[in-house]
Amino acid sequence: MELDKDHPFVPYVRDQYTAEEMLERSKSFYEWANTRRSVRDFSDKPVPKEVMENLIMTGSTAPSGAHKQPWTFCLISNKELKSKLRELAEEEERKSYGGRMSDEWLKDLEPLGTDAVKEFIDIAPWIVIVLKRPYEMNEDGTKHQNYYVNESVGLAAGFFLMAVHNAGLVALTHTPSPMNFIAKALERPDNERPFLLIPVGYPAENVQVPDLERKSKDDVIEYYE
Ligand code: IYR
Repeated sequence: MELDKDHPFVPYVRDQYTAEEMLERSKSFYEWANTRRSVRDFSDKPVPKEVMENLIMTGSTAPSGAHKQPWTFCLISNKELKSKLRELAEEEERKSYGGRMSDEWLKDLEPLGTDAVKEFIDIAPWIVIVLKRPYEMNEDGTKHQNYYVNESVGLAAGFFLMAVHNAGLVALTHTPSPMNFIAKALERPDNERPFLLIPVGYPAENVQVPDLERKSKDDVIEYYE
């Protein structure tokens, strides 16, 4: 690779594992990841702000188009704001469940037991709003486009969810739709668009989750050897 003095490279050294260690690590990590579940019932037990900052900064380690990191995470614990977001989310969701979603879609949601009531927005100690940034504003007022924005922000959200799981906490990837009300309520600038609303906290006592199965290896992998 051509070295360029304006864009220095630094050495990067990874820990390496034996084949056995790698097998063991990949297996135990998969088994641990497979214990993650989306949870809709939260406890109001507080979670320290510094923990949340670490989880978000883990999300922000995700790869992104041209390393632009085209995301903003709003970290909300303010009760009045949460309650306003709940009210606005439920308003949209009542429209969605009451006619905007197709019968087929509603049928697909039946196993999850979802409805337009979004109590978790009030109850979870933290609401994280992940926003995508399709462009940045230059100082002269012109726009600078970001790249692969949905892919990048999706990855950041995935990394964040794994960090939540690692901390022993739970989350829900909630998508009240349309989401413009969130940008308005949070007074976000024009170059930020809400992507996901993620409550984070401890699960409610005796929480239950739908009895779902994940796709098998044969369902998700096509081999070309
Ligand atoms: N956004 C609605 C509906 C919903 C849609 C899908 I796709 C889900 O996997 C779950 C819910 C809601 O959050 O209730």
